[in-house]
Amino acid sequence: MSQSYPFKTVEPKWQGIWERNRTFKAEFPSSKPKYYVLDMFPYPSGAGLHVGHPEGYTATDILSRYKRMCGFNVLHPMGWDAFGLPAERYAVRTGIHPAVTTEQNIRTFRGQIKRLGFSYDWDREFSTTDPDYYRWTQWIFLKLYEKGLAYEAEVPVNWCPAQGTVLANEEVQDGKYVETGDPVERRNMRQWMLRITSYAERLLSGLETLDWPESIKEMQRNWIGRSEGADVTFQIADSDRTFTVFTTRPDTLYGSTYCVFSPEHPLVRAVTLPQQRAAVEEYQAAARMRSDLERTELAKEKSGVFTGAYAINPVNESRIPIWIADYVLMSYGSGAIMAVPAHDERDWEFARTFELPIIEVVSGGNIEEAAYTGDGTLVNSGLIEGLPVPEAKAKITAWLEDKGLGKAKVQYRLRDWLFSRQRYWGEPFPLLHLEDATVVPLPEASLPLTLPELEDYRPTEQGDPPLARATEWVRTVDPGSGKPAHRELNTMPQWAGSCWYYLRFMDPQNQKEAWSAEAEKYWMPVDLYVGGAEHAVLHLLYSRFWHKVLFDCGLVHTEEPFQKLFNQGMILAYSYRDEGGKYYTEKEVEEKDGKFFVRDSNTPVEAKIEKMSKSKYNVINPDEVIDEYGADAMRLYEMFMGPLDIMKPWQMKGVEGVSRFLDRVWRLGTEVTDSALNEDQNKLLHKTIKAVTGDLDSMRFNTAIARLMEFVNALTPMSERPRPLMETLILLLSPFAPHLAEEMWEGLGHTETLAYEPWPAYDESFLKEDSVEIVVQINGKVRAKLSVGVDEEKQGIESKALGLESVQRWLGGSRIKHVVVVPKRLVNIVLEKGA
Ligand code: ANZ
Repeated sequence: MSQSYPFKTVEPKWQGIWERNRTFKAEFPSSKPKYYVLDMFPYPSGAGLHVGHPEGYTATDILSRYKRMCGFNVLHPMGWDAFGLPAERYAVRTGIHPAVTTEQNIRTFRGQIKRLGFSYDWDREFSTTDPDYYRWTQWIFLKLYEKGLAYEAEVPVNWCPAQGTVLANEEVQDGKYVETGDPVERRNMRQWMLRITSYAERLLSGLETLDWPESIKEMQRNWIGRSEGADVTFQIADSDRTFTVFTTRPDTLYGSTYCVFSPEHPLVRAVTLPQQRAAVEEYQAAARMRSDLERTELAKEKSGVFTGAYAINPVNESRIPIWIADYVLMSYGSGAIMAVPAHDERDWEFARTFELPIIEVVSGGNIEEAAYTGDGTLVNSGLIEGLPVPEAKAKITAWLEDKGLGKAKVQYRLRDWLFSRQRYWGEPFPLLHLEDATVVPLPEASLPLTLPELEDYRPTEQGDPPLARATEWVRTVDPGSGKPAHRELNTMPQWAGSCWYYLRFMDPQNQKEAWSAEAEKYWMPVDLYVGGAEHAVLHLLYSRFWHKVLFDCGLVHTEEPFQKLFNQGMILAYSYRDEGGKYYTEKEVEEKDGKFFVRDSNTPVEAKIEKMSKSKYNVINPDEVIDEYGADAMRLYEMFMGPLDIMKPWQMKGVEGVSRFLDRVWRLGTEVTDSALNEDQNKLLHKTIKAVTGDLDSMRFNTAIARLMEFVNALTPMSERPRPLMETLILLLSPFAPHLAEEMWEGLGHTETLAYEPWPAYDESFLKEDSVEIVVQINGKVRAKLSVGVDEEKQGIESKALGLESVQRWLGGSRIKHVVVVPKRLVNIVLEKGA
């Protein structure tokens, strides 16, 4: 047998065997229990796979293999999330159709993923851009439409003329698109919206049933942003107009010294006095350039303009000025607020800037110095004077309701989902517009509505979607009425295809339905979903929303799609930079006495752990790692780097280390004896099985590998190795390093794949330790260690501890007050004071 693991021949051999035999095909129907383990499927970008992808994929693959061996019928699929802007931008630059580049990129990704030996059921692969798939995306859209959850509205959007499309709030900073620096403006546009806000309460309460990281749940809670408070109606002075504000602090009404309208508030024009008009309009124009996110930053300097109008505070009839300011957003509440500078930080800053009165109404702070937002007793507050905050809230709300001046209200930060894009490379909407402006859904039987071929995909500055150029496709007739009609020109956003792909994986070849009821009943929910934390809100919230709608349609039987979620930590890398700022690759530098230099020179470089990026020359290409060390080493290293959920830097030395470990396993060879195990060997065997099994169940892959390394250390010096030891080693290692394991399994005379071998079981009776080590303390300080039998009585332990020579030395004749014995843990000898 060769000295090192010959991965170059072994790995392709087993990948071929698995593929030919469809080893990892998920069965359906099946009498076995199911386990559905899902990866967040990738966007097949032109850059190919990076080492971050295989991190999560390796973890799910290990679990898939482990669960199969535990007797589960495992669904472990892979596919492609392939609609989206990058492919379209590339098409605009090169003139190559997005369908062609998508196809090429998928081929690259598939090849790279297959080289890692992942046990996907490839018969279930699809791309969101397949008409056979998006046919059903369109079908689900029709369900949303039928339920009144999809509607058209004129809404304010971040419009980027240069990119020719709307942008999300998160993509805009200082009035510019963060990626390109192109200017962005606010404008109203007719868009398709999805009524996700109708599901706000269920999206919130459903979180309680999920086994997800608390941080992600918290991000979703914040995103949904539930606030309890009241709507309060204010009269505009000397006019019969009124307006409403939403407040979470109706108890502070007596402290409201001014009101603020958002610059986009519909009443601004009507209330502004002529002499204020120019200033107000200028302010409105400036606000249009800012995103909501920027406008509401706490630290931002407060700006605003007085409209000249006054409002009447309903509780005390005082006249308070109406301002406009951009820290009030049109998209939240009613777009107007009652400002209470004594008890709201932003209002306090604003009042200080513009010298507006600050009246304390809740005691407990020092409003000269800062807004007081804590609890306390109401002061200067008429009706609610002297009450604690919660009671004051209840009383004033009841009073307002009674007078018809307000009512209790639950407000969500969540907005309806802007669901249309002015782009080419997305799913067409299955909708027709008739000449009288009515909208007609396409009949289900006519789906898919395929994307037309287009020569020119460029977006336009005016916002007309590129699909307008497909004139033949656009003009059509309504099959129901025979009337002339034109198609919807917008396409669906990137997120549509990923909202439900996990359902299609259950039944991907079904031509009659999106999925069969039987398959859904068996496979759902997803037992484990692994992916990056960057999807905390958008994808993970959108898909939960669609799933709940499908649940309400009776199309799925669980309220939630993903029972357990796990986020892998980002993989970072070392970057090396000299004083002049020039970067070097890892190969170009060398280490001398813990310092780094450009190889064969005295030029020092600074080593820093950073995000991988092309410009820093620190991107790790998985293909190169596989070429040099093999897939099993790559997989093992990805897991051995550290706990799955933390950030950690890639280090080639570490890959070398695990590859040497695999060589050591390989050198153990497949010569085994049929001799029985001695007691030590039995103990070693069962201890290892138990530890590795426990680590797998709790996804502690790095420690599982460490146990296997210890096991190999113990096996190496043995002059002969009994079969059960070697077979168990191979089976335990197989989820991590499946190619090497299959090859050695075959070497032991097996003719079938080990993928369905029963997972080794451990026997507790071998694990009983007959002695334990306990510590001996004197006055609480550890002074010695002692080995005692597990069943040793307290008295015996005490006398052994006192008999220790080292303990005697520490005592040095001092008087003992008493001795505490905690079996299996410790002995504490307590001395008389002053002794
Ligand atoms: C008076 C008040 C007094 C407020 C006080 C707070 C503290 P959350 O928790 O986010 O729901 N507000 C309401 N609509 C707004 C808008 N469109 N843009 C900016 N701010 C808005 O916050 C609700 C509070 O944010 C509301 O309660 C309102 O200020 C402000 F001592 O009303 B409050």
